[in-house]
Amino acid sequence: MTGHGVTRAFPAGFRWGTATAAYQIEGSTTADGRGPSIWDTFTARPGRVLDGATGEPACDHYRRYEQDIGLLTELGLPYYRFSIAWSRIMPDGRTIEPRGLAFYDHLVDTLLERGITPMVTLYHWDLPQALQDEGGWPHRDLPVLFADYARTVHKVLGDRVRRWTTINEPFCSAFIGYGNGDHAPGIRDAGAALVAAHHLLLAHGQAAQALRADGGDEQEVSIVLNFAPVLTDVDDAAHREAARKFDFLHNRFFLDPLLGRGYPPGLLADLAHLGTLEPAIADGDLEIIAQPLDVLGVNYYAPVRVVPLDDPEAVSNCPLPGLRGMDVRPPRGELTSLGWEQRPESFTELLLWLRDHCPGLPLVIAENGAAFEDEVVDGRVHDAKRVRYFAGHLAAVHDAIEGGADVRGYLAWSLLDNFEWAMGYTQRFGLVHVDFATQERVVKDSGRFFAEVVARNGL
Ligand code: GBH
Repeated sequence: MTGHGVTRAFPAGFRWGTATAAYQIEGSTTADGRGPSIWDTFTARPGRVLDGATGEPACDHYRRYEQDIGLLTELGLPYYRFSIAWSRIMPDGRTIEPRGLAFYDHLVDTLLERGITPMVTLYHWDLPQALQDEGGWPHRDLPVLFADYARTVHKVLGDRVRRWTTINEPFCSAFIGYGNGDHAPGIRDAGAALVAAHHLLLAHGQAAQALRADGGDEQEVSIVLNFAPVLTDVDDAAHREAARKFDFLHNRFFLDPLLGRGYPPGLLADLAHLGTLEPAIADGDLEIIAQPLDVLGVNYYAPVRVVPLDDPEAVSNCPLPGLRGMDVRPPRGELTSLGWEQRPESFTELLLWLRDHCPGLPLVIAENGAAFEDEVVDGRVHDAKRVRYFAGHLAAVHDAIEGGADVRGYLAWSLLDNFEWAMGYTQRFGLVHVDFATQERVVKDSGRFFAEVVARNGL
């Protein structure tokens, strides 16, 4: 389809939409029997989240979901990726709460009535606190419990929802939640973080088996990974080794086992001094993790720059578990309000690398977007920087498609300004502005820009 003025057309049937996550938008954290999640506990601890912000009221989406779906209709966005709060479905991690299921049941029906295709993420970081009390993701029981939860949700929604993502960004849950402690549950234990990562991958595999067993071949099963393409200034052996260490820990730790290749041997060697990962890998685990993926969800925000240290044993300034002999360098150019570098070329390079690294695996961009400071002026938000970010990154995706990357869709992060985790409400990623005091929504210029791209199926 080449509409008027389109110079870069996307493939026919390209999936356009936006993404959100339950804890970031829903609010109503005690409604209808919902149990506490690790984010309720974490946000209640002084000093963990900026300004003492919590998941209340967020975007009050639990009560305003019809209005928010109305925004999708208004902007003409045909796909919508949202996550389900495990602690609404199972307040204690095990016992079913029908009122929680009913909310998502209505949400799905409302989307379908408007012709919007739901894409469900089962886990976007909000573990039921009761399961953290039993040890959380470093505990070996978690994958089985997660598969039970997946089966429960699928039983209710599986007749209408075809597109399933098991886990969003296991890197973040494991390494930020249990490694550097900046996210819930706020634990700083590198060894535990590695075991958590393995269990998250195992949970994905067991949930994928459960979804397929119950849903047959019609289910599309995916996982969403966050990728950090690695840059160095110099192309010599020491810099390449620094880049390899970061890439293995951040990217291939999660990708390679999913592809049936196990953990890269170099990664196991890099982490041997912590002594926790290999003992956690039981017979058969790697086969379970390697369930065939129908698509891979790719989240891209920014690249990372690294430099080798003279002492290969020196602890890194980047607090990823076990990382040694290299430092992360400051980002360059005009940064987003989170201080992230804007480099669309890295997005293209990543997608072309995936084309080669996992041939035959379709990709969906499950998140991409940027935080900037926005202002409502006369009922408008002129967020020119975000428009430029999206224009540049959509062009980057298009370049990758022309280069042979099998990208099937693009979901902007995010529909709404929302609770940005440890940064509270200070960082805005929305296509739609939210005034958290009044809950008023205002479509930003970037929202209109994205709607035009979607309408034309091109830039
Ligand atoms: C996504 O994660 C989340 O899925 C989404 O919920 C969130 O709102 C959105 O991004 C915006 O933040 O630890 O060295 O890799 C993004 C993953 C992880 C990217 C932390 C930046 C910081 C540097 N982010 N990472 S490092």
